[in-house]
Amino acid sequence: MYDIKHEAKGLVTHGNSACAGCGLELIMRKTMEVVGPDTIIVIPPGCAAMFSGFGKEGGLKIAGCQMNLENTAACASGIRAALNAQGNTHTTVLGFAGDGGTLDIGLQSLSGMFERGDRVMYVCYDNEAYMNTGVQGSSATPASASTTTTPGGKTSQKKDLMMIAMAHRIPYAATASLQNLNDLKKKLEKAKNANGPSLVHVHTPCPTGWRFNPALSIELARAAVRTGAWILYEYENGKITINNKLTELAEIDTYIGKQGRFKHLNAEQKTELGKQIKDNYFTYTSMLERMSIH
Ligand SMILES: Cc1ncc(C[n+]2csc(CCOP(=O)(O)OP(=O)(O)O)c2C)c(N)n1
Ligand code: SF4
Ligand SMILES: [Mg+2]
Repeated sequence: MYDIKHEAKGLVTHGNSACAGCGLELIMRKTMEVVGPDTIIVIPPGCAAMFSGFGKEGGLKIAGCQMNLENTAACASGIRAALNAQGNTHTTVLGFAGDGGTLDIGLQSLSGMFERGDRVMYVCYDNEAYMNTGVQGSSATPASASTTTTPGGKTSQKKDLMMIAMAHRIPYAATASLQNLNDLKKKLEKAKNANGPSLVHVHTPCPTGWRFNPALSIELARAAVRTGAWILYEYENGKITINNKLTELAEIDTYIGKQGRFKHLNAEQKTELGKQIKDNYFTYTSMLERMSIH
C-alpha cells in the first residue's frame, strides 16, 4: 500500500547525485508532483538514470525501469499494452529521456509510439548535449555552442522535435521551461491526461555542460525565453497556441554571455548569433500562427 506520508515529501528519494543547480532534477521533481504514485516510469541511460537508482536502491518512489538509449518509447509502449491487457487504464506510463535519447538515438522508437497512438506520456528534458558521457554534441545542441565534439561551435542548427511530433498528429505536444513552473506543471497535467501519446519538451539548464554558475539555472531558463532562444508553445488536437508572444526580445548577451559554451565567440559572432535567434523567433512564431495541423 502506498504510504501517503511519502507523497507529502515527494516521490524522489534522498541522495540523488545531480550536480548543483541541475535543471533536470527540478523537472523530475515537478513531473513526479503531477503524475503521482500511480505511474510507471521508463528512463534510458543519461543523467536521468540517477533517478533509476544504484544497485538495489531506487531513486524514485514509483515503479519503473531503466532501458536502453534507443528504446524508451518502445518499452513504454510495451508496458502500456500489458496494462491495457490487464484492464488497467488508470496507471500513467511515462517515458523520461534526454535530448540524445529522444532526438537522436531514440527517435525511431518515439516515432513508432506516436504513429501507433499509444497512450504514453513522454517528457524530453533537453540539456542540449550528451551530458552524462562528457558533453558530446547532439542534434539538440544549438548552433555555435561548443561541446567536446564541436569545440569550435556547432555548425548546424538544432533539430525541431515539436515539428516532428506534430507531423505525427499526436493529441498533445508542448515546449516548456523552468522559467515558469506553473506553466510547466499545467503542460505536464495535460500530457498526463491526453487521449493518446503526448510530449513535453523541456529546456533544461545544465551548469556542468553549459559551463555557468549553478546559482543561475533559473535565470538562464528565463533568459532563454526572453531572448527568443527557447519558444514556448502548445499543440492540442490540431490547435497551436504560442504561450507568451513577445514583441521585443531581451539582449542575447543576457543568455549566451553567461555560458562558457559560447565563450569562444568574438563580439561580432555573438551579434550575428543574436540576429539569427531574433530572426528565427519572429519567422517561427508567425509561421506557427498561420499553421493548422489536423
Ligand atoms: C546506443 C548507445 N549509445 C551510447 C550510449 C552511451 N551513453 C549513455 S548515456 C549517454 C548520454 C545520453 O545523452 P542524453 O540523452 O542527452 O541525456 P543526458 O546525459 O544529457 O542527460 C550516452 C551517449 C548508450 N548507452 N547507448
Ligand atoms: S551534467 Fe547537467 S544534466 Fe547532468 S546531472 Fe549535471 S547539471 Fe544535471
Ligand atoms: Mg542531453
